[in-house]
Amino acid sequence: MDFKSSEQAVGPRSEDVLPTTATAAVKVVIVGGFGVGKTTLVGSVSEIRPLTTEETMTQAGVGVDDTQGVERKTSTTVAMDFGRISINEELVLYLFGTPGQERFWFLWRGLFEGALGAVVLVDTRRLEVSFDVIGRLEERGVPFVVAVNNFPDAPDHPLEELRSALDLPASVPIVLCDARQRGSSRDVLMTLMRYLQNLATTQEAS
Ligand SMILES: Nc1nc2c(ncn2[C@@H]2O[C@H](COP(=O)(O)OP(=O)(O)OP(=O)(O)O)[C@@H](O)[C@H]2O)c(=O)[nH]1
Ligand SMILES: [Mg+2]
Repeated sequence: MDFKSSEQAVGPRSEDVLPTTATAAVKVVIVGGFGVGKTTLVGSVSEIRPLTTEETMTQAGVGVDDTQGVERKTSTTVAMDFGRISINEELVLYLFGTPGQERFWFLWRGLFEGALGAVVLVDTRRLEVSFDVIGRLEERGVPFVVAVNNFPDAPDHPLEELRSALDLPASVPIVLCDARQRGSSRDVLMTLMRYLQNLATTQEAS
């Protein structure tokens, strides 16, 4: 009998172990409408193998979910995505991706608990799905940045035009990204971290 292969599989991978230097952990949620790339972003940036709850899309969604622009999409998040990224030796972010399909939005309440901030992912082909999401964050008082995910056939609007279409205050950062690229997804998270830091400094000063 060959025990070697099973022995090798035992224990966490070195990249899964939390660095001993980590002193602060922050919860960040990744939100956005259906199929905007939330699972893709968590997967591209996470240093641990991301946990996802993807399920095959079924007939139940026909006529309910707007699949325009993402016709080739075959699976959807039903509970959440989970990933982790170390920003530096001390600071670790825990990422929680929400489900995009409206019928799973009741799960949002729990996912937002204890979150320091959020990233709203936006697909310019379907801006309207972002209105509700942004409204919900504003209601809950969760600070957020907006990341415009770069789909190839998406109309190319200047960011300031998108800001006014989304009715965002001038203070809310809005950036372009490609959720499939690790560096780009990481930049989005860094934008959020800088924004949260500025907010904290301004609040302290007032
Ligand atoms: N071209 C391009 N395609 C992308 C990008 N991000 C995601 N996709 C594709 O878009 C589809 C949807 O991505 P997901 O990450 O599943 O989107 P989601 O927001 O998690 O979707 P739900 O959980 O169903 O709401 C997938 O087929 C991705 O491969 C991107 O930046 N560019
Ligand atoms: Mg998803």
